[in-house]
Amino acid sequence: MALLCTGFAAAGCDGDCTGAACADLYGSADLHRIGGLEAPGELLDPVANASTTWAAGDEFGYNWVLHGWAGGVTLGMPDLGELRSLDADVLENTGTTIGTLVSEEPGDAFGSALDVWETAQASYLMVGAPRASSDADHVLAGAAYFFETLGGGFEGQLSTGSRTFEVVGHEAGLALGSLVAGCGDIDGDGKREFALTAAGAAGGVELAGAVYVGSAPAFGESPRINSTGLIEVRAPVPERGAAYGRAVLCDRSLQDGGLANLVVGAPYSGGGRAPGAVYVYGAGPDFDATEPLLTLTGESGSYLGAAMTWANVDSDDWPDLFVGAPGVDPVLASAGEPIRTMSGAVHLYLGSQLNARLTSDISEFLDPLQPNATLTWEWQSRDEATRDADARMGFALDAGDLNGADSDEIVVGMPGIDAGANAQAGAIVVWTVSSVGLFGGQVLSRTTVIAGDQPFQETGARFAVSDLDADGVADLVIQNRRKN
Ligand SMILES: [Ca+2]
Ligand SMILES: [Ca+2]
Ligand SMILES: [Ca+2]
Ligand SMILES: [Ca+2]
Repeated sequence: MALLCTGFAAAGCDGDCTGAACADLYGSADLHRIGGLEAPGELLDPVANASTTWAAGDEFGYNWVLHGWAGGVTLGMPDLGELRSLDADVLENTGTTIGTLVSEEPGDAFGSALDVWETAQASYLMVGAPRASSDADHVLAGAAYFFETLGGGFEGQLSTGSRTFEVVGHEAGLALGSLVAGCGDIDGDGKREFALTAAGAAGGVELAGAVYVGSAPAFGESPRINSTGLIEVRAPVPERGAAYGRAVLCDRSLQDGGLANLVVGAPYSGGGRAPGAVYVYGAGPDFDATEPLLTLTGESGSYLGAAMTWANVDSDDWPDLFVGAPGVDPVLASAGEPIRTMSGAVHLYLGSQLNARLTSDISEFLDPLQPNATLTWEWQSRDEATRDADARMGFALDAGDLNGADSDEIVVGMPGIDAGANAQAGAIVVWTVSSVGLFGGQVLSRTTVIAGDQPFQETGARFAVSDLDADGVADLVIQNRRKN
């Protein structure tokens, strides 16, 4: 039995500290590229099965954002207000050529969000800094920086002064840049949009959240604009604390014509034990920032919309939407045996079904749209892990072809799952699509579980799916939290 250290005693504990108060001791992290995914394996260890590891110094903290690109990974480190770019060789050799991009404003949480925005003219690395304060009247209004050509990694020492464009929040507390996303062409003008979320107030409603959509013409002649120059998208009825914009997708099309649909998750929508919601906006002439065409809602307490990803699982013309619902309790939902079942789920909505709803007279459909399938998970092999009400499966999601067999794998994080007495060890479950039967039906089956076994390791909280070594097959890079 490990020594249980709590409260002030935690500071004096050795490696046996396992209580909730010990979390503060685990303030560092390492980056691991996980091997063995090309061949299905039931259980991998996130450290022992790493093909390479990058050990960060303790001063780097653990609150990172990972952005993979063809050849490496860029880390956002908002606690430091900087980015680190690592190429695949650095991951192999533990650290020589590292590019650094630092904020000139201390405490602005620069690096909280990363994505690439591709336009016809250029490619930009977008970086969120949601705690930026552009002046005394705009405290914590947030900002997003755009750096031309840096999306595929960078070398040397750079700063935010080298940005190409910059959007600053237009009101105090907005927290613009909580998330950033490169989009397709949403409105049909031939130019691709970007989306910036703001976790703060929306229309005066505290922590309601909002999304700001723009494209290159928004900047005009100026490299620096504020968010009133963008299209503001809010929930039809902004709710206090709804976290509208916690997850955003805007790069795939669910309607004829190939224009992109904006899809926004609001996991705390509905209040209390929140059902959560996902809003799907029309593309092209159907795009209306004030009114989504379709709203998906979860069961009470499921927090639908905490994370989202696309993957095409049925090989038709439509991308299929996976939505995390980390609060779902499959036991309560099914009234089954309350043992060895973890909290959280991932819902699959087939693109064909979404397309039918988006392009038909909505009055034909009286019932809320139900998922076509739901992924849940339980331990098969570890007796010590019984039911964990705080596993949070679906807290993080991504997809990519990890085994080189055409269709995408779905990568599901459950960072809160315990391993015996080790709280929040975390796990990642990888699902693949297989064809079964004479008629080519498709099923999703789990291939590999990457399970943490250390306290507060939080495997599955932060990861990236990207082809790091440019061999045409996606790789999985995960962050594991560790003790200082
Ligand atoms: Ca456009
Ligand atoms: Ca599909
Ligand atoms: Ca595959
Ligand atoms: Ca690869």
